[in-house]
Amino acid sequence: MWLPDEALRPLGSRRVLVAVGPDDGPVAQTVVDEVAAATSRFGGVLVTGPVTPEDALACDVVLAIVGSAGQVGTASATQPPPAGYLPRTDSYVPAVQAVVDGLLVLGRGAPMSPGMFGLARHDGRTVVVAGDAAGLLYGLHELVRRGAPALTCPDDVVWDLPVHQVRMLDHWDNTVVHPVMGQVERGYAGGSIFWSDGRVRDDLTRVAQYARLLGSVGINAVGLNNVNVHAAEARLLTDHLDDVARLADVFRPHGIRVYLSVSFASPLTVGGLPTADPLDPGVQDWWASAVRRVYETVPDFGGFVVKADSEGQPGPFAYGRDHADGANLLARALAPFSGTVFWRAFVYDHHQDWRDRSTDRARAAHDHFTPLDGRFDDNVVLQVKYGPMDFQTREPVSPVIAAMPRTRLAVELQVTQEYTGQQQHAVYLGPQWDEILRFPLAEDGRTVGYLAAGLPVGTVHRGDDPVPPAGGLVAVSSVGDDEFWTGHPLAQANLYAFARLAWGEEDPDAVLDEWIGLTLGDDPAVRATVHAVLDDSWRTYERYTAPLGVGFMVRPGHHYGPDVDGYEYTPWGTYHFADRDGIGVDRTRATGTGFTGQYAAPWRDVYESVETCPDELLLFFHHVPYTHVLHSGTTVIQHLYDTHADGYDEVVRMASAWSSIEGRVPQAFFDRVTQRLAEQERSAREWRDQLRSAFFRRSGIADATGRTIY
Ligand code: GCV
Repeated sequence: MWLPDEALRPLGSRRVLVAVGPDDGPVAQTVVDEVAAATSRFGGVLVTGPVTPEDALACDVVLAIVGSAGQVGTASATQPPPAGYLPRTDSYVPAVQAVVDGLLVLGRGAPMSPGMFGLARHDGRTVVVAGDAAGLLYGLHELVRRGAPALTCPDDVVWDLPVHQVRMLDHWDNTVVHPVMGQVERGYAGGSIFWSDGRVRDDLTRVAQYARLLGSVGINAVGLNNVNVHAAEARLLTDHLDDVARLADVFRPHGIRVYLSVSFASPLTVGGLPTADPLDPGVQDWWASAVRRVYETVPDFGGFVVKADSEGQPGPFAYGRDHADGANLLARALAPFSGTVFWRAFVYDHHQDWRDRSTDRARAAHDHFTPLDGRFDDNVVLQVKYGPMDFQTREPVSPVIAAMPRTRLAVELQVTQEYTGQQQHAVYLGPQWDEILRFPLAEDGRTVGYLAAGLPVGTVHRGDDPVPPAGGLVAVSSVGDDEFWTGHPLAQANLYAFARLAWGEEDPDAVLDEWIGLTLGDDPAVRATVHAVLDDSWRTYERYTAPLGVGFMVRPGHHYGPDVDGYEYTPWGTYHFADRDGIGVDRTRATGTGFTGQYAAPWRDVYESVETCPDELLLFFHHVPYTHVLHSGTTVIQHLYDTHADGYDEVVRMASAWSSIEGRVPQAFFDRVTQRLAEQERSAREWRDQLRSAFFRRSGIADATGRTIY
């Protein structure tokens, strides 16, 4: 993973002052410990504790919590940044002059928001200032990412702060091995790093390493258990809080709060009450006292993640209540302790009759939740999957995201590669997430990233914006007890990229470049090769699997490998309706399910018409003949033939590129990637041949290129 010891060499070989002032909390201690470890390893010096300005001036690097220290100088900002508005990476020279010359203190009045830091180079000294310990930790790691140049470059200053206030990874870990789903649901990297035989592991060394890695890239929230809460896990809330506390203790020093997934039926199943009705006073009392006990054990507990009335999980519908009633029940129990409920919008009928062409699963979240806009308490965040279906390789952005202006919102991504190659295939998801976050939801140009952050992407407007407080960005984690953490070593890049995009970085290629450097070093051949393998890998995967926005042509249950009709006659609502004449789902208002009507302008019209619908989503919104001509100029069937053949050829090229760097990366890393690329090639060939053959047999139309069809 990223952050090998070597990454800290430039810092560790310097004289470094860490001035945390009166902050004796665990995060500040982590900064001190990181610098202490680095300086002792690489021959530098750590200076800490109360120091004079002279002490500070004798250092090459100064890391300071501003406004709490005092010991390193008394200068105040000559001109604090204008309240509420700061460009993210612009210089603010007067303040930095004060910081460096004075030495250091920006002034208590300066608006240093949580996690924010300034990184300045002035008069031969590198200075990191932050308003809180988390900001100092993030500034330290920005310094590490920049490496030696940050310690030698000309004068410069950068201000940075997280765009998303909550940057969360949800683990779908079961405490015991589930008979069907295994220990980690949709986990492709071995067992849970947290749990073993129903309890927290005795040895939490690996969790500590994980927490350090996450803290270094700004993750500040972790869900500890699967959103499908089975009987054993439901008791974490009541019987095993000591286990939760042990994990919280490991995450806390890295600025990360822990959350539990809870079962809505807990008052019944765990508490022995006759009901879990959210309006029942006994149920409300039960939750209030359960939550009180949690906070007695874990005072900085983050809150709950809830999957209710979804895929068999219990919820408020059983009592004739709606999801605002359900979410507010938990929110009110958490409110006295400043806890938050992340309430998932993934609610649909998974017992649909496939014969029923009028019901459309894509509509479900919008139908259920938009009537509730404005009814959720302030400490409820509605957690919405990025697409209306379910983490497919290609989906339109969910219309729910634009449709609930009075609700706090978090967008949910999937780092674990359920439908994107299961960490057998090299698929870098940064470009997919980038497209999602940049998607302009409506005519006012607001993007998904904007709404999830409460901020325009790339700016730091904190003024008079009417958007409710930010919900954050959430993703399902991909980590397990595998030697390489993520099964496929290159899948580590996705974990890294999620964190960096959640922080606010905007260029997935640059983020990938960072990950390569931090993980595999500076060898230009390695860098170029990993880029050659990963840069376009999401689109490559799309080419050989899911054509033009059709999803779910996967094997039912485990979701790996091709199966054109695997989900076609099932209750899951996941159909493509391919027959001998055409393919796709008519979701138009004119003749289909009306799903296009859930979008704001311009998308409701863009998607409604085959003329304007983007090619890559055509079959998500329209049922068309195989001979329909795409904007690209080719027919639907020829596109399918071409992309599946070309996608496979690209995988062959990826494998060949990788083979060229044997000996330049650690052998075990090289071997694992090589082995996974071989499986990717086998699987892509299977996808190619099954889909090309299946659609030739259905349509009877020949591949114009004459390539083999079986
Ligand atoms: C945790 C999909 C997955 C399920 C997952 C569900 C969800 O349906 O296949 O394994 O359940 O999404 O996000 O809740």
